Amino acid sequence: IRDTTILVTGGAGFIGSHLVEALIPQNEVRVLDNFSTGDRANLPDDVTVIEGDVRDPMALQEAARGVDVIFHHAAVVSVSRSVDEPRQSNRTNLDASLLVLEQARQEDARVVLASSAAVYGHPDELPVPETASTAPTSPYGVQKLALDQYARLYEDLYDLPTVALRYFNVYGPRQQGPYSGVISTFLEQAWAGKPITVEGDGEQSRDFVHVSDVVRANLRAATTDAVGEAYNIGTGQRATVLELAETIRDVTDSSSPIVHRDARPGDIRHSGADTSKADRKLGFEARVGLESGLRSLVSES
Ligand code: UD2
Repeated sequence: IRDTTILVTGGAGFIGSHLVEALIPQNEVRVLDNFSTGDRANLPDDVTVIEGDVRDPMALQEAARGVDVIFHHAAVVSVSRSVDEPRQSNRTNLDASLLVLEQARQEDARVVLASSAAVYGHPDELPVPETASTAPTSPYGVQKLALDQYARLYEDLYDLPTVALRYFNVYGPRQQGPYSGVISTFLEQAWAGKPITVEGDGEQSRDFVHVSDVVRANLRAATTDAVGEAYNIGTGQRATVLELAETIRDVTDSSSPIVHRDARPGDIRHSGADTSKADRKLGFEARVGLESGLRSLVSES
């Protein structure tokens, strides 16, 4: 993608900022972010920043004026916060997404939206294909599912080119904070020499995908003809949380003990992407395996 005017909502956040970095050399890039969890330090100097809230129609209208593509990454990422405050997270994760789609309709802009593996809830097949049943176990998952369905509907009803990317467990540089995911938590613990806290028996598994692969998937989504579709974005490989803990001890040279805590209530036991649709229709395949992704993360930090 080049010579294109682009809006990245949530562009100062973890995934959004990596995407901005990839887009900036060849495009005109704008970021809309309220900096509630995003950080200005994540952004290159030559990006136009609109400090504002994606829930605010005026801010969104200004940010989206004249754009060709919107990458919608603004969200409340915390699953537990969505459980505590379902209406609050709905306003950001769903109501605002609908505003983004409406604004895209006005501008005739393509929209690439951040969906999630959380749409599947407890998957009834492994690896899980996009056609599997969807039964989210959190308000966050319900919001992502609704966004993902709206994306399809906007293509159907209004011919708006949309692509929903169902991210599995994304990790990489700049992921931080209390809700940031197990890899950044374990790395912090290993570096600090503190115990690595495995919740439950650690035999639960996830498909961990590096943010550089997620960026590549977004770039594919920006130009594909296969719109109005949702795609799993993962590696197709699963690792257990215990394997992850051991690999992290290994790559950080840490002697942190591995300790067990109570399992998370309602935790998904196994999650792994069937990546064949993304491969076939989007021409996307992940390149970074877990161990090499962790090694590069450690050497860059
Ligand atoms: C969910 C979604 C993911 C993304 C994310 C956003 C699924 C399968 N995944 O991630 O796609 O949308 O939400 O936040 O729905 N754990 C420990 N110790 C810790 C921290 C976590 O053992 O200190 C375990 C945790 O119990 C879970 C696993 O690690 O079994 C992954 O937890 P997570 O919070 O990193 O991500 P997850 O799968 O809830």
